[in-house]
Amino acid sequence: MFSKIVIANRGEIALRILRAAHELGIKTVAVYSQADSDLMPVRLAGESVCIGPASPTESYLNSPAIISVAEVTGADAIHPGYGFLSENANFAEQVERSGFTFIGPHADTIRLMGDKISAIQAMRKAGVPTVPGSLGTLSEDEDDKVKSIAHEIGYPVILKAAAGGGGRGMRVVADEKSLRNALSLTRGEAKNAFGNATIYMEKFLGNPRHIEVQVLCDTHGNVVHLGDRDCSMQRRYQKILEEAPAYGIPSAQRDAIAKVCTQACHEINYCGAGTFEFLYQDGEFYFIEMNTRVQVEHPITEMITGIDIVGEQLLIAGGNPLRFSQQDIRFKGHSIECRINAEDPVTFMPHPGLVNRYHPPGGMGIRVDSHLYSGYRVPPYYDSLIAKVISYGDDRSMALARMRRAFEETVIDGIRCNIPLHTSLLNDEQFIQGGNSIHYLEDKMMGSKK
Ligand code: MV4
Repeated sequence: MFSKIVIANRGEIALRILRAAHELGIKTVAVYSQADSDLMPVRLAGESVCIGPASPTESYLNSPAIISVAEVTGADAIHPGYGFLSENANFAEQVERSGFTFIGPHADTIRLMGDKISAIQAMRKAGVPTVPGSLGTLSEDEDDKVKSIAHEIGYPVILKAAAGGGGRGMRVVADEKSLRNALSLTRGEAKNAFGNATIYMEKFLGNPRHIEVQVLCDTHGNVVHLGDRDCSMQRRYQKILEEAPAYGIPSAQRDAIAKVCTQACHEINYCGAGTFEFLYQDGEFYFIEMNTRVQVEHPITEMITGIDIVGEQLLIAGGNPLRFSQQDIRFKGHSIECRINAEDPVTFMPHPGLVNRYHPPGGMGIRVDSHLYSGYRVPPYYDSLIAKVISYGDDRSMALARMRRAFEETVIDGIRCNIPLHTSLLNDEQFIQGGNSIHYLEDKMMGSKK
């Protein structure tokens, strides 16, 4: 097992990784930007090293600087967290070539999943259900062939950039007469945004839920799933609230899709923590992407399984076999995560600044993953996520009641945040019913003219 790791991230996830490492007796090195010298994980880490200016490209995306820190501090491994370098195959490769362990899947796996076309192909081959679609690249010189594929799939279709993901580089095409123009626009945008004009096509699903399956795989060929999560409550591709398990899925279907994911992991020799993303519509699952990192919403899965996913990432990367098999894993209760963002609750504009007073909620069934403290200044340069409030209860209704109660006692003074949005959602009749689609939150906000 390693004795020291570099945490190549910031904010709540850097603290989450630090906590898991310290519990396992692993020393920590925090890297931080000039804007982050007062960051909680910087204070708590065994060592901390400033790696550059506030700008992410010069700090948290600065791979040579981060690898140098591993060298000078004598660390064994690097944990990338989420965002930043976490799904950068070249970084994973550089880390390994420099003699350190990248805490995540092999670089080739990251690359396979980073190209959404190869990811879908690998999953189809492994028996994972995918969206009816082009089954590959839409070649630039074959627009007539593309037209016939679209006709076969049936409109509306959606064009997606192979190098995209998470909602970037997509375009819905309503009918044949808009196809040619949409192809050239989407290719141009893809080339511009990702330096890669490759696009593919899928049937557009009009009203799906976003359901994902968490897996853990060690380097010895052991694979388990940790069940599913519903991440449908989102605004502009940013998840706002997630829950586990996904509400109202028949248990045989839930087990079946999770089992398919574990089979796929065996097939592609997956290693580490990973997430299969599905759209779920009219009672069917359709794979869209795989995430090769730890996700923001991993705590809700930890709550219903009792498994420390970040701790397991460290153990797996250290070469340890999983200490449990699928039969050992019991799913119990229901968990909800509310993402607290430093943003104006009405305009959604980022609202960084000084947190005068901070009083997090607590008590039975409430967990808070946050790097905040009274007197902390939220810098303007990074993601606006400042806290995750996670509730747990025997069932969904108890998890909801505890979350409502948690916000009654929460104090975050000095900056604006989206707690009013959460309170409104937690009291919304149709949300309380459960099982709403990815459009529900935006539609509800439109209704209140937000
Ligand atoms: C889709 C879709 C409908 N049909 N694909 C957006 C994020 C990216 N991960 C995939 N996305 C979508 N792909 C087909 N064939 C609708 C979306 C989508 C979405 C998906 C998940 C969560 C939120 C979303 C919001 C808008 C659109």
